[in-house]
Parts: sequence; structure tokens; C-alpha cells
Amino acid sequence: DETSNYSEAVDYTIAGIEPGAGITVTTEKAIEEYDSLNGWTLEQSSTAAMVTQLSEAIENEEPIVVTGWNPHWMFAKYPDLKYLEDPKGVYGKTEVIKTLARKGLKEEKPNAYKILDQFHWEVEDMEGIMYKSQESGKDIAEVAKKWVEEHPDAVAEWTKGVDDVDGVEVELVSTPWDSERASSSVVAEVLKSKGFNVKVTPVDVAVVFKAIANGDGDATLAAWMPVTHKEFYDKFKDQFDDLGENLKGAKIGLAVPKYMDIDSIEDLQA
Ligand code: PBE
Repeated sequence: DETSNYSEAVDYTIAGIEPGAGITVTTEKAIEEYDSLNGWTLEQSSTAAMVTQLSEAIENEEPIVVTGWNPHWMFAKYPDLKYLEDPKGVYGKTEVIKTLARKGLKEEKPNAYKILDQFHWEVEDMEGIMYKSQESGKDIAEVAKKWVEEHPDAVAEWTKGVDDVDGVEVELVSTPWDSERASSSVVAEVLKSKGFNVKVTPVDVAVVFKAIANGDGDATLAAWMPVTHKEFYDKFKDQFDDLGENLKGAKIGLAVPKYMDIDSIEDLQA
């Protein structure tokens, strides 16, 4: 039947992203948990390569199964894309993105800590920056800087009760994805406006958690929970301050174009 044709047509392969990503770890789990994915392979490459494959498949109306997530511009750019239902809940329902700080930051750099603690925004804010960068070809950092200039009310809220400082250094550790390039760039701009000297370092997910746990970095805005980065979070749980969510309504899962006549991961075939 048609569903087995889809699975055969994609060669029982999910088009995935970077090896270190939380969604990669989670998808390996899904392959273990779902009988329908028995014998499937997650092809690990890069986000850019995955998006290229996706756009080519959609252009030719060919079947494809990808690892998808929000916030990202892929669902805006390809309205044909849909998440597959995940009856076993391997990918969770919705995710939040959390801010984590190293132990001692609160006492040593209270004004930076306060901004980090007060920072939170919406999926539409983050996605707006990502989409604008993608469409214009401008760097995320540049678009984020403009966003900060255009949102004085948000900045006022995040900097409430924060004193100016004179060149205090802050290192934000981040992942390489556009979503976290957006949040890190925005918060870096806000910190700079209060006199901080900010460095943003993008590294692998595992390194983000390790760096905050051992104090090499001051903070991260990049922790996707409760599912995506659970493994890393749990490993270093008692070694950082959890400042709570900076964004609600994130999501990860398997996604396919709507012209594929299936709804659930269980509709794929081993
Ligand atoms: N992502 C985007 C990352 C986090 C941000 C969903 C691709 C991941 O670790 O899977």
C-alpha cells in the first residue's frame, strides 16, 4: 500500500541534523521504541543539509521524513509541513527553553544575573528574527540588534532594577542553531546596553551543559526541556542554577509534507 511505498521511497531513512543535537538523541530513542521504525536509520548531517533536502523533496512532491522543531522558520517557509503524531510521547508534548547560570554568578555578577533571570519572550519573537534573517540573508546577530532597538518595552522589563556596570565580562554559552543564536544575540545586546562586555560562544549541546556546570561559561539560554536536553540536564542537575523558562511553546518531532497521506509515526512501516 501507499504507506509502505513512502517508507520504501525514503529508503527507511529519516533526514536528521547534527550528531550532538537533543533531537538526534531523541530520534534514536524513537527508532528503538516504535515497531514502525524498526530497521530505520537516522541520517545525521547538518541542519543546513537537512533543510536543503527538505526543500528539494517539497519542490518535487517527493516523500521525506525529517526531524523538525519550533521555533524555526521551516514551518513558515514550507506550509506543507506537518508533525507526525507521536502516540508513545517520545518527543514530549511541548518544550520550554530554559536559562541556566553557573553557581556563584548571582553573587558575583548580580546585575547580569538579574537580566538573565528577567529575560523571557514568545515563540513569535524568536521565529520572527530567524525568519527575517533567513529571508534577507542578514546575519542573526544583526537582525537581533535591530529587534532590540525596536522593542524598548521588552528591554525595559528585562532590565528593571538593573544597575549599569563598567565593562564587567559575561560569557554566554550557546548551541549553534539559529534559535539560540537569536536569543543569545538579543540578550547580549541588552547586557551590552547596561555596560557589560559580552562574549557568546556556540558549542555542542553536551559542552554547553558541561561549561555551565564547571563554571567555564556564565550562563546559557539554550536548554530545551523537559525532553530534548534531558540527558544533559540530568547529568549536571545539581551543578547549575535553573532560572526557569525564557520561552514556552517549543516543540520537536518527526515531520513530513502534508501530501504524504499519513498522520502518525505508527503509519510508517518497518
Ligand atoms: N534543536 C534546536 C536543538 C535545540 C535547538 C531542536 C535542533 C536540539 O538540541 O535538538
